[in-house]
Amino acid sequence: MHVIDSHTGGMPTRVILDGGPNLGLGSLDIRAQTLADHHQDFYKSVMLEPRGQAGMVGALLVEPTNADCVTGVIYFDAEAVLGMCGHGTIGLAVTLLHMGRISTGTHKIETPAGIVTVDVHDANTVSVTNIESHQIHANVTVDVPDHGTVSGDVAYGGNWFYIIDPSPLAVTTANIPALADLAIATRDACNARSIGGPNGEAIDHVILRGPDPETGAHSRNFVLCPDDEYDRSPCGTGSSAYLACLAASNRLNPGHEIILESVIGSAYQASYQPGQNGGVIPTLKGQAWIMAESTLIFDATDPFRKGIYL
Ligand code: PYC
Repeated sequence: MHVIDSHTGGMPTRVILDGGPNLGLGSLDIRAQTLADHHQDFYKSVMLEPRGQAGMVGALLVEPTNADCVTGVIYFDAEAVLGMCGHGTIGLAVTLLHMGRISTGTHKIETPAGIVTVDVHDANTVSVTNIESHQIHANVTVDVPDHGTVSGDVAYGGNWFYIIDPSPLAVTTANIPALADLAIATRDACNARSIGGPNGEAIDHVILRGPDPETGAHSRNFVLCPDDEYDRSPCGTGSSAYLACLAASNRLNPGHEIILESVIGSAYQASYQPGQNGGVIPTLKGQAWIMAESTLIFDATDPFRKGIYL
């Protein structure tokens, strides 16, 4: 299995070029469901240690259904198949450029959540224009066992988010373990109370936002991903969901650019245009770097060839 690894603002993406499961030629939504239902061994084996690394997101290249798209892609982490991934799309665009499969300029990419556009500015810098993103509910209060009551917005940006703004804990690297504990307990409390999307979609990511007094950025976030790891990047789908909340509460005008940071300080330039269905069309500009081109080997005698399940 040939892969190319990159990182976007510190968050790893592994693009799988060949050797993945055959998911057929249905819609990407259906192929993503097939991956989730029948190929857990595949995605865990490429994401989990010792072959993968904490937080890593996989990007399985598939045939697009739309001929205008340069590729189709299905994203996943060690725990779940994702609807979309912003940092992964920046990493994917940089990878396709590195491979000579695309040039700088504008290209479309098909994901299970819909078609997104990448503007590839140079070898490392990409703007992603995401699918229309929405705030679903504002100020939803949840009792979180052992943590007290929190209040947050439910929003969609290609994945499902519960966004706590402001975070009751400072969004600092020293607080990462405490932020993760609170975010995991909040996600579990939301899902136990069926707080999520309008069609029963579960919350798969939790965002805790705080100010960044040092750099003058709009805000800094801690994002919990389905594998219980935190996003080292500012999270493209999470930033999209947050832009939808800022727009819905009249805290940000269309076209106004802000800097959204991750808990480790990596940054996206973020803005939106109004969507056709009452939401926002977010654009996120960030940078990725290629780290490795590798062949993954799955030796039948390797007791950990499927990854380390704890
Ligand atoms: O950038 O959208 C994103 C993302 C989702 C999960 C990890 N990163």
